[in-house]
Amino acid sequence: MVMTIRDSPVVAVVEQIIRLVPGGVTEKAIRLLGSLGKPLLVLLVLAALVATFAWAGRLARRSWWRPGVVYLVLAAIGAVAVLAQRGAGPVDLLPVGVGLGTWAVALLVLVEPLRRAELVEAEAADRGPGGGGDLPTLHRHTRRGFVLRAGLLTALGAAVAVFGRSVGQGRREVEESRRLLKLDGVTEGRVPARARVDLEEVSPWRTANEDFYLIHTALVVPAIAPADWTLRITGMVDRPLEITYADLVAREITQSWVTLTCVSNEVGGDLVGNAWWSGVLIADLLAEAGVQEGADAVKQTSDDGWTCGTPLEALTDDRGAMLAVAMNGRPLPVEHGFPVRTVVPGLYGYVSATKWVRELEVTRFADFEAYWTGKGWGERGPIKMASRVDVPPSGAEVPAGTVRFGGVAWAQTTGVAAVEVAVDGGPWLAAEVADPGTDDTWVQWVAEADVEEGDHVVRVRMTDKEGLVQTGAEADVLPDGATGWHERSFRAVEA
Ligand SMILES: Nc1nc2c(c(=O)[nH]1)N[C@H]1C(S)=C(S)[C@@H](COP(=O)(O)O)O[C@H]1N2
Ligand SMILES: [Mo]
Repeated sequence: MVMTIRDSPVVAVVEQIIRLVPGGVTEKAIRLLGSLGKPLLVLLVLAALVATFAWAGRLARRSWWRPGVVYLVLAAIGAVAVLAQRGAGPVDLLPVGVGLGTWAVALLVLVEPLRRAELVEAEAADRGPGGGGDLPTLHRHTRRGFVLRAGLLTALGAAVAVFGRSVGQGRREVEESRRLLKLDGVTEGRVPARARVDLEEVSPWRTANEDFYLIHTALVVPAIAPADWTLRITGMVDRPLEITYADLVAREITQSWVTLTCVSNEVGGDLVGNAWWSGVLIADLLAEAGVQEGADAVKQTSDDGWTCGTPLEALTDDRGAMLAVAMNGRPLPVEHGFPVRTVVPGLYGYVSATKWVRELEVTRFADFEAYWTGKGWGERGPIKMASRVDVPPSGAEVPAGTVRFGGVAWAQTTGVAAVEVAVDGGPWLAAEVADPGTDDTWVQWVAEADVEEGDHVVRVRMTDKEGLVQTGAEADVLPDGATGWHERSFRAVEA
């Protein structure tokens, strides 16, 4: 509860059950129980847990490893369910780990004295009739001890729950204010008709907020109410500014499709996503502040202390760098930087896309080191052109004959002019490239080739609108982004 408002592992298990149960059964249950269905299932899972814990307690009479195995199995089920949730990451496993540790401690604390009493009893029985000393008194002590410890553990559990809720409170309140926000001038972006190719399995051109990749160094993401947010524009400016959220959203709202990309995206990776962003042009704000001669960078600072350095030029030229307040027509999700983040077409996230942004300091690259550039990553971070095969999916079997390939390609701010595929190292074949009507996003592509039965490899490359062909030379993501052609293996089988 402290870390995230995601539902508990118990709810995750319930959702996994709902997913695994055949559709017909779920439908009947919904008709029968309505909205009571899910809470009922939660109760059922909790009851099953209580029964399993009682059983584990009994097993602990004979050995510690038996209940240990029971606990590990329970934790594994929880972990699998948690990871199956949309957008789950390793951090979401923490509650399961804490739970496992808590169970183990509770078991030891509760069962230890009972085991000791049983041992004494067994020894007494060995000594024969009358050798037991004062067994009734011993039993009373043990029982009292058990009740006392159980009571203490319960009280401790309740205290932690109350503490967790109060710490999570801030986040819940921010979620609530976010839910109620109405932003003038923010519209739902309509996907351009020609942005889509005719192949279902290609990554959707618009990435839904829930499916958008997440990268941040903060373990607990900042929960900032719009009323508490301000942005300071400082450094080499004539008039330092401090802007409130109300000031910001009262300004003219610009909107555009921009594909964000992470520098850590491997060739063929999925740390890339496309959204409709709404916000205020940074160039206008910087002009208002009056940028001084000699500056070449803006050091951005997040509420969580994370920093990045952005070339000043990228924030003042006509590419449309913005302080975004909405993503796909909705106020930014908290994980994506609510209430305000930066979006700069053409630059990797680590040098530009500051979430929970609080300060823009106009400065010189020579005068500071940002979070990642201090760790060996490149200073400027322009996005390198890239292309990816989505279809056929990895290791797929397709009917031999004419096979359709599909995927995405991007070269933000320059634009994608052409995409080509080659099967088994053969000649490059032109793909059909969709036209989203902007150069700041990825494009979808489809291609066809005749393929015989057997194992094959398809690779893809793109050419940008300046005529530059994507290099096949492989480079690692460190220090400034991966290069190389993406390949997919597949098998063609008898049609
Ligand atoms: N405050 C903050 N902003 C940040 C980061 C971060 O760690 N902290 N990571 C950056 C990186 S490396 C990327 S790729 C993008 C990812 O944005 P997203 O999580 O909304 O997809 O956010 C950028 N903004
Ligand atoms: Mo990134």
